[in-house]
Formats: sequence, structure tokens, C-alpha cells
Amino acid sequence: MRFEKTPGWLDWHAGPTKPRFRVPAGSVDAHCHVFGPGDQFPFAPERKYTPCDASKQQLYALRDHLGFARNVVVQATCHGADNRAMLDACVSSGGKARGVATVKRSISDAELQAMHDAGVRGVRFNFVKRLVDFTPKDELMEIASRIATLGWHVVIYFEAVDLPELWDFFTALRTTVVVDHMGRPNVNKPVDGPEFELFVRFMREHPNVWSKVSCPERLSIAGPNALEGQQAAYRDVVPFAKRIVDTFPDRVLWGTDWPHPNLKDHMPDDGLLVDFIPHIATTVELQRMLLVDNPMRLYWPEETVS
Ligand code: 0GY
Repeated sequence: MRFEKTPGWLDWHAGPTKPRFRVPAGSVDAHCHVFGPGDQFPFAPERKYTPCDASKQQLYALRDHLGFARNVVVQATCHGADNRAMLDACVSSGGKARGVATVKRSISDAELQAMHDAGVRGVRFNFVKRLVDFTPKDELMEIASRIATLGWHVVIYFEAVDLPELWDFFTALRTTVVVDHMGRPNVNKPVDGPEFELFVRFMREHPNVWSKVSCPERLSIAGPNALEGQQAAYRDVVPFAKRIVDTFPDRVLWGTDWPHPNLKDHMPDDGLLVDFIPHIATTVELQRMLLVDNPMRLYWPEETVS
């Protein structure tokens, strides 16, 4: 089936630079997606955008180019609860990819087990209103309790302004909970202001909560251009991500977010995104925890020596 991509949609960067920062051996890109290809894995009828194709082969070529060893492929909303593209990417990775699925209440135990066997280790609950229609909280809670028996975790995606309203639901979750992109802070607001303080409190008071310190390109207002000297691209995001890495070093993950859905102003150079890492994880030890130890503990615990 042929799909017309959403007007204004930017294609992913076809020739990313080689990062100057060399990620540690065994690093995991813990947030990325595959889109279609649409003629093989059609996009969901209920989707809010139609992306360009971004195949597993292209994802794995990027992994190798950037120096990563593994991927966590996260189900994107354009595929709804049809996880076939993500599952296909996991099973054809030779054990180098694990997945996060989107499921409905109607899913059977056998289907969940088959997903587990394919490499899925979490479900994603999306609360970003421009991306999804509302799902009742009792349905999500039922799913959360079923996947807990498989040892999976819950990935949540929401915007900072919605955290107060979602707080009771999030804090009732009993599994590990992984927040996408630091709960999308407004980086125009102070890093020690009430909005980001609430997010820090969310992590401090709930040791089961982790955060991806990802997506500076989505959060930044300053954009990708570094200033004269050593300042990072997306420099206005640095204080937010660095604070989370410094405060919760054993509960942070990093991902490219390739192929970067819904970006209409600029498409990041994935090499530049990797060069952002040493600005937020400033020691070799923090970099190893962020890129290797933490994602391995969550997604490949059987290979982790405690
Ligand atoms: C991301 C961010 C976005 C999209 C999705 O599943 C999705 O469609 O997550 C976004 O538009 O902010 O993490 O990929």
C-alpha cells in the first residue's frame, strides 16, 4: 500500500556525520523507531501522522555508523497497536534489539508471551494529545498489571504541563516506569523552577521511575547551532538533562529517537546528537552507566552481572 507522508514532514538525515564522541563498547540506543516500510507494514488507520519509511536495515546501518551495539525499538503511534514492524525488527536483529510495544486490553496471554519471545520488554502508554486518542486509565492499569508478570516495564510519554494531572496514575504503577524525553520540559522555564522540580520530585520520591535524557532536538529552542567555543548544540537542553543524569545516574537511558517523527523545522544530524552526550554525562563512569549498564540491566538483564 502506498502512503502519502504528512505535509511538511522532514525525512530523516541521510548522511549523518561520524560523531567525535566515541560511545563506550556495548552502547545501547534505547529509543528509536522503525516506520513501515508502508507497503510491508501498513500504518494504522487511527494514526495522527503519516511518516516516511524508515526500515530496520536503515536503523541498523545507523547503529553501526554511530558506534552503537544494540537498539531498543519503541512502537510509534503511526503503527497504533499493530506491532509487526517493531517485532520484525527485533527478531531480525540477531539478538541486538529489544522492543517496547503498544497493546490493547484484548491482547491474549499467548500473544504477550510471543512478544516476549521476540524480544519485547515493555509497553508504552502515550498521553501526548496530538499523537493519540484517550485510553481509559483502568484499561492501562489492567495492561500494566498483566505485563508485570512477564517482568516488563511501562514507558510513559507525556508533556510537562500534564504531569500534575497524571501524577496519581503514574505513581500507582508498580513496575519500573520509564519516562520518554524527561517528560518534555519547557526549556524556556528555569531548570530549578516549579515545573522541572516536580519532575525531579517524581523521580526522587519514586525509585521505580527512570528517564530517557533524549530528544534535545525536540525540546530545544536554541537549536542545533553551537556557539563560538565549546558550547553544545541544543545547549538550552543541557542543564535539564545533566541535572537528571547527575542526580539519578543509575536510572537514565539515552536514545537517538531516529527517524525523528513529527519534526518540521529541522532534522537533526544523528552524529551531532551523539556529540551531545558528553555535555550531559560528563565523566566516563556516567557515560558507561547511561549508555551500557542501565539499558543492559533493563533490557538484557540475563547478560548483566550484578
Ligand atoms: C518520539 C516522539 C514523538 C512521536 C512518537 O510514537 C510516536 O509517534 O513517540 C513526538 O511526536 O513527539 O519519541 O518518537
